Amino acid sequence: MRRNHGRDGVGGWTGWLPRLLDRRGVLLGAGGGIGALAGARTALAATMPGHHAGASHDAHAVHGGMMTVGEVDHDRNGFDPHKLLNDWDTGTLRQDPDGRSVREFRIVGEDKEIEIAPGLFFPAWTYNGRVPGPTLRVTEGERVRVRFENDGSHPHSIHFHGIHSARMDGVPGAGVIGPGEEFVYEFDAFPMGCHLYHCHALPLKRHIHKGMYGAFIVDPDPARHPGEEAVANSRLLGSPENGRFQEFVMVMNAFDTNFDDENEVYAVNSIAHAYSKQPIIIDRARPVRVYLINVTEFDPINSFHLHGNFFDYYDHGTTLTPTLRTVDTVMQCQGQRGILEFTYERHEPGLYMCHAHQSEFVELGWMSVFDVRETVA
Ligand SMILES: [Cu+2]
Repeated sequence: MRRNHGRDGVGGWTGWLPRLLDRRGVLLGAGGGIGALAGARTALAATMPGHHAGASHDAHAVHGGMMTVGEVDHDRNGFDPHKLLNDWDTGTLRQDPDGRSVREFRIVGEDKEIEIAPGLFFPAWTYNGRVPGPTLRVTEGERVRVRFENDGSHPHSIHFHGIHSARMDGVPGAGVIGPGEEFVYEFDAFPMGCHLYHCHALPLKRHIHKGMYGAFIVDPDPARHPGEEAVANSRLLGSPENGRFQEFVMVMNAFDTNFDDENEVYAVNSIAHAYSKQPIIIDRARPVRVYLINVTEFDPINSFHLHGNFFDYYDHGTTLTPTLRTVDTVMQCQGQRGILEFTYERHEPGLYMCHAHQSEFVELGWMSVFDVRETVA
């Protein structure tokens, strides 16, 4: 969304409203893919239709006519947004000749058309054929080695958010490679936290919005955090303490489907309304941890708002004590991220929304639902 760039010489609301309608026009014309957004179009001035519609378990009753019509073919895409939520890629642990253990990953860059809403296809540039790319998960202090093979049609790179040398930065002159080439990025995983990686080839905004980004999670090493071992353990994948948590990666992204430098579709993990059509199931007895990342191009910020509940927030995930306590909304600029922790332990079971608090983003796809259940099979 943009309000004041005034391409037509008209800034502010008077310029914004016609453009919003234009954008909906794009969606409505997309093979009927987001036909249901006609409902949103008439509800232009409304906030959230179906807001707090009681304890209904009928997702459609809750959301009214807000959702996309039809189904995305996840098999054809080669990735399922529900599996992406906790599909950790921990690589392969190897021993170097000098005895040092190294966590190795292989990532392939490739061009791929993906379906981001029913019948709406986007010519993406991907890591390993999916958007977002694989969720890389390592432990603080581990040596990380990522072999990147560029099978795409343009130069690409992997720029990691983390502590590393200039040679490993994945920027022009330091790891941007042409089609058919490969490059090995190597560094020690610091600091702990919820990070990301993305292509840093130029023009940057094009390479990012085309889909070249992913989550990079560095779990704390409890031995490095004396006095905070319990919290650190709860974040360490594979520990019994971590096993209590229901962990989800939520990458807030968007797509400019007609290449006018504005987004027509918003989502978490790429597929518009995926988690409202099929809510994310939560066992109410167990705590929830969300690794939230904003990679949305073209819009200054994105946000996350949780219904019926509040959460603690760890900005960048680089601390073991919350940087914000008891909030129900956070905003992130592009590249910003953090860890959310909350529980529905004392709630009655039901459908609890989470969504961007920019209502327009909601209507265009960034709406999700947690289905909090008494018992989860
Ligand atoms: Cu690129």
